Amino acid sequence: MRLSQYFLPLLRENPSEAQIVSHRLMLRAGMIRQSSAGIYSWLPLGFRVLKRVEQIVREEQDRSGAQEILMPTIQPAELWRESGRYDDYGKEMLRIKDRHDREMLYGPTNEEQVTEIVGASIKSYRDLPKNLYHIQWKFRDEVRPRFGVMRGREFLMKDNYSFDLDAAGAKHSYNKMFVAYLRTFARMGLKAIPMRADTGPIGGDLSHEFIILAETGESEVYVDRDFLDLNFENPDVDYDDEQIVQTIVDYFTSLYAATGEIHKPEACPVPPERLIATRGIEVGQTFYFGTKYSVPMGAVVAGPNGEEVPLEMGSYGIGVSRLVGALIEANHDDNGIIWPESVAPFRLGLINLRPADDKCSAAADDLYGKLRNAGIDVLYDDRDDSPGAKFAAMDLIGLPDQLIIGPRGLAAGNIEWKHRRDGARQDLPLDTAVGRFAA
Ligand code: 5CA
Repeated sequence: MRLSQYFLPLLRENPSEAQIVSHRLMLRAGMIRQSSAGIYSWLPLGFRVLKRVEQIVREEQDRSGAQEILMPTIQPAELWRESGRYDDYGKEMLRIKDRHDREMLYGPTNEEQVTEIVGASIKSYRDLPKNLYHIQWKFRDEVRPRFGVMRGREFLMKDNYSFDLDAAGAKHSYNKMFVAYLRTFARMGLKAIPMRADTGPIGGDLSHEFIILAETGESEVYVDRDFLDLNFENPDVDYDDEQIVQTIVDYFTSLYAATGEIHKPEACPVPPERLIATRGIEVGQTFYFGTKYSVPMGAVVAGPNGEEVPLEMGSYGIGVSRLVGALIEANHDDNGIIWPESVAPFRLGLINLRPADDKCSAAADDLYGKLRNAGIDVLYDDRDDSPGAKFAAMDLIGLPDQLIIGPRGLAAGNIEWKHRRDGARQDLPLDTAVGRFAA
């Protein structure tokens, strides 16, 4: 993509409404634009990152055996009356009436909707287990939307729902998601610590929040210092092997980590000198709630002896749009964002320092064409702007590597290669540049 043609509305000044660095940088880098409180449009650069995050989430869901569906954003109130949550949900739920005066709502989550689908479609224990997920916009009329996409009112969530015949099966489904979450976040270069958590309006008695430690996070957390030394790089696992999956869950639950809601100082097993009390960003949460929805909604299957068995369920959420903000909180410096390669909007930035110089432009155009032919995503700064402005813009948007073409290097057959994360620069022979970055 040529920057001269790209829709990238960068801001020079720090926007006054942004209190945390990720919000500030998302606005400055032209990734999002606020529509109303907690509701955003995603502009080209931001949307690319959102899609990449979504794709990693999708691949790890698929790998674990979950199947993708797409449920609507608008749901009938009736469904929520069946589960008893219509009144409980209170003001956070956006309630709407259609032209026939029927009560509808913009879904804050989908337990009811999916229980209806599976309950109506699955009749026998032989069709279990099942795990369905979707990646869909949610609306929660949060009291205090803030920090940009971190606490939005409209936000993109991956939510999935497991259905099993019995509690043992449901526990394995829970464990599989636990492992899938570890893999998902590790692929984005994040250390998301699973912490015992409160279940809130979703219900149930087993729940973990996956939390990235960050001073700007909204959650208060307590973590055993040794947790940070665990190896978060999870190898590919055989999800059908209950023992292996359980072993990984045991490894990550053997050390103390709890959110402020359930942490009790007097009952904490970790001595104060080993306990980190800090804040974090919740990027995902898992719940096991048994038959909380299947019983009131009549979602039953015929068991092995023909008896009616209510479905055992769990639900699992990942904040896809929140992750974009969380990734920036974990990856930035004074000059801007530093994208991990796995989620970067473009793999490379190419800067032509002197568009007025014919040789420079010919070499830059040629390299741009070759990089694109090699299947590399490049953002090419071909604008007529000062070198300083170009460097600042490229650093701000945080692509992992920059290739810089200027007349002096070119005379020696070289371009400059700058690695964004550590700022290291080196000369690279022009004719080796494509080979260096081709997969
Ligand atoms: N039904 C369950 C699991 S599918 C559920 O809704 N869980 S949740 O409430 O914990 O939300 C799942 C994830 O969505 C959270 O971990 C968080 O990362 C993200 N999330 C929740 N509320 C917001 C919000 N207001 N803005 C951005 N992301 C949010």
